[in-house]
Amino acid sequence: MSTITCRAAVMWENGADLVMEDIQVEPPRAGEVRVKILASGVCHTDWSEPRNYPAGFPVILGHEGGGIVESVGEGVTNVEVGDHVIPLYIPECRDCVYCLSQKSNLCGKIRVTQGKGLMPDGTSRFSIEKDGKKVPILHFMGTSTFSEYTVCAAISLAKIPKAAPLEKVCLLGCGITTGYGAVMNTMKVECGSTACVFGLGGVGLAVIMGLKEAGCSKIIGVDLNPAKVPMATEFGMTDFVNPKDLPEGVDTGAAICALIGDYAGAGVDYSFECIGNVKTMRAAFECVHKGWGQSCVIGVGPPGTEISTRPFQVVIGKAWRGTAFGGTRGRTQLPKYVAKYLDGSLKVDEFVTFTLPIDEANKAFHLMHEGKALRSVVVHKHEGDEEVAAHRAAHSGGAGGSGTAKDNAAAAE
Ligand code: NAD
Ligand code: DAO
Ligand code: ZN
Repeated sequence: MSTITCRAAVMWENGADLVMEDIQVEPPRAGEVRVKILASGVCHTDWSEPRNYPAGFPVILGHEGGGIVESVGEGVTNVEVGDHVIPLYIPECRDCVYCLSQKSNLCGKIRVTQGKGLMPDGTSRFSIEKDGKKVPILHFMGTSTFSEYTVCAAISLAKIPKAAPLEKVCLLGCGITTGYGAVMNTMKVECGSTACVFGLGGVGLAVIMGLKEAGCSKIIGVDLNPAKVPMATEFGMTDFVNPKDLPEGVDTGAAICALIGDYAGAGVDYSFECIGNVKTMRAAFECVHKGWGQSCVIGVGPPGTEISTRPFQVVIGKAWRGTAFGGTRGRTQLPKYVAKYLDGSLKVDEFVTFTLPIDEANKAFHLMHEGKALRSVVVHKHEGDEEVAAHRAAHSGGAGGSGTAKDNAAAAE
């Protein structure tokens, strides 16, 4: 195994645009795997997290990737060369106190080094030649999928069926799995429940997909943007509340509770906050049913912010919960989610609004901020690579050539 030179989108300093560079990727060490990444979804966290990224710069972002194992380090047994994989920003070691508890997916095995942008042995596999010197580049979230090749801990890879198009199922590496998993794993929503979803972006739609599958009797969506309504309705939303359109004196919570019943304490059985705003977190919490309602925080609030409510809201039996990656144990559950996608029972293609070459990763961020993209997928070129060409030929004649992505983009205009 030798060092590979390949293309990657690099963030050189805090908040700067990404720059395409030729970088070096060292071979995997013990317990590590080098992965050829074909595509990566572009998520909010790729934008927000590197603002003041504590680990430093330069860094290679990206955490919603799909790829093929290129080489494995000593002692790796869970994947082999040629396997198709989704990198996991929450690993699954099956050995730490969290994994063994079966109560949480927050595997702690490599948390400290991952937070520092390093591999578990405390070093980086990425570097770049600048002025004749080798400059190390940091990893991000243990995944760094904005590089043609990345190195991950073996416990951070979910092996998935080869029949799935990597340019689509890469999205199961974060947003879709988070929303769907929040319903199925974290909240375990029962058939016949009522629910409310704040924020109808990619995560919110994935929540709605889960709520519909769970058999909810009412699924209320809340968003400031009416353009989100048609797709949310297609996914299973039954009622919509736009806070901007409410009559004077009626707040969002009151409007939601009124859709459930005209009695004291009426509210939804479950609510989900998929925005990342502490005000909507409070509204989502307070609109759940007295006595048993539960609210799940999914959105990541800005650093330094706090949530609040009157303590009596808790005294009367409302519960505040939260979820990371939808409570999903990646290595165990992602292969099953991909199988559900393949048998048509889990939507993924519908989330892809734009497919762009990796060189246009900055444009993908702009589309995200303009509210035009549920998800953009950026695709690595891998010029002359027959394995990649064969995979793309088997799926819609090439990355970005699928009718679904184009149709979704047209619908988003
Ligand atoms: P998105 O921007 O695509 O969607 C957010 C939606 O909220 C948009 O439709 C927007 O119009 C709406 N919105 C914004 N402000 C609003 C307000 N005040 N009231 C009502 N609607 C409002 O974002 P996304 O990709 O769906 O992600 C949602 C959140 O989930 C983000 O905070 C993201 O960081 C977080 N997230 C968390 C996890 C996790 O593991 N917990 C994983 C992935 C994403
Ligand atoms: O174990 O303490 C821990 C942290 C695990 C990582 C949780 C990440 C949750 C949210 C990330 C936002 C979307 C990618
Ligand atoms: Zn673990």
